[in-house]
Amino acid sequence: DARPESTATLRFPEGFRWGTATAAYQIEGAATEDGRTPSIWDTFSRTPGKVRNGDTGDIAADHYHRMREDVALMRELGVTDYRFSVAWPRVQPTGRGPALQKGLDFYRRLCDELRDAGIRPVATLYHWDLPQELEDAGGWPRRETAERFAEYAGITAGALGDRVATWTTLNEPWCSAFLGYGNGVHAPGRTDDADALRAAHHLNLAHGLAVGALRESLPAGSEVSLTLNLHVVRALTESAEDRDAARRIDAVANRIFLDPVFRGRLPEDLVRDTAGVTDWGFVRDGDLAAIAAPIDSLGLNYYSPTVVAAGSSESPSPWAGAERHVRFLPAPGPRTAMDWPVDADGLHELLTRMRDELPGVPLVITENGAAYEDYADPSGQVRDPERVAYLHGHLAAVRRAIEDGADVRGYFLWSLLDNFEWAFGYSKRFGIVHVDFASQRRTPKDSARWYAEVIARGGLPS
Ligand code: PNW
Repeated sequence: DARPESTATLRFPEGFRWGTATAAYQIEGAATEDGRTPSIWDTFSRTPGKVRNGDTGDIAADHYHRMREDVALMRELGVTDYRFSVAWPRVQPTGRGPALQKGLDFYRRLCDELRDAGIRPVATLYHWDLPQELEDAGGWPRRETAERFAEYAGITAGALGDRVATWTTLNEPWCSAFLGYGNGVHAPGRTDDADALRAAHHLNLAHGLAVGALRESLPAGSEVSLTLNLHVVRALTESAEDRDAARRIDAVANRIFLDPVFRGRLPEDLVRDTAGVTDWGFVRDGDLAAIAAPIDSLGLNYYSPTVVAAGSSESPSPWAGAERHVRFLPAPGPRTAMDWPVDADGLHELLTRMRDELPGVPLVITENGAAYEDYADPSGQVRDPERVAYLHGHLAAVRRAIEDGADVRGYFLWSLLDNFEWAFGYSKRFGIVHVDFASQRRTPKDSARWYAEVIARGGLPS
């Protein structure tokens, strides 16, 4: 070891997984190749006014054609794991029926390339690209979509189960339900609170049914997981009114997923709060038991906390009516290019809450990172000092949570590459590798070199 002994390291546990994360629609491009059909994000991004600058994922980072180069970049970084998503419309273009071999082949080649690089594949089955045909038939508010998802999960696991180590059913069902059907900022862009709540339930059901299908298709020892973007909700003051505002948001953002998945029940306060929106009659006998199928770990995506007080805010909102009782406040302190507050303590808070509420459930940070402007200096190096500071602070918070007893097994940095940032298009860059979208040239940023160093040391320079 050539490193000077005086350089102290805040070490992470032996076997800690160090990864990067991406999602199919955000990087692949090749939107019409090899039989892929439109997803709701193709339709949405082609609808004027929905995505900044009219950007689409038609080409994105062209990863579909540059997969080998991108895996080589990860090999250079030294990551142990790679989290990617499978595009449902590549595998099952209409959302129904037999699999399309060419679509599966791409992910087979990706897994083989990862294996040769010594990187463990972590596959997400749904990162927001619902086949448009299933949306036309009703989308996530409709029960059949959950059944179709379970079928797709079984088919995909049957084809890739020997290659993929960890399967994640859904990425951030909160975004799918409440940004997709509540405030309409994400695809399919619908705005109806009852539909958003129906979507949330059917996403939970999709998860539960898919866990069953995965267990049937996968070899023993495969890990099955779910990724949530739980909200770290802080009440502005300790007043009963402000605490009640925080309780409402906790119910409709967090416990709406946690309680069904881990306790097989709906939060009573959520059902009460939303009585004017729906009677939850779409929840059938047996649904909650199916949703509570045991999983092997919980994936958590964390970016920043939310501060609330009693009051009211605008509609349409992603809060299913809670906005009539809740005011959202800007958290103090520095912001990223998304205007999201930088608050690493929130990550510690989230992990210790899960330690207390879900004992025995291994935790994985499946996304954390930040969008910032980056600067090429005259030598061509891409400098992103704020991202390095953000990552350092958040990894230090993860380590603190581990010391405090949270069972955190790994960390996936969002994102490997600059990519299509949903409603913001290409205007926001989350990558530790810069992508020039005109030439598709990849240039690792300072943060990439910093992350490689962290992985090599097994921890943070103190
Ligand atoms: C997550 N919000 O998205 C996604 O999993 C990624 O695909 C995405 O690129 C990343 O975080 C950065 O945005 C979110 O408005 C998008 O609360 C929006 C929200 C949360 C998460």
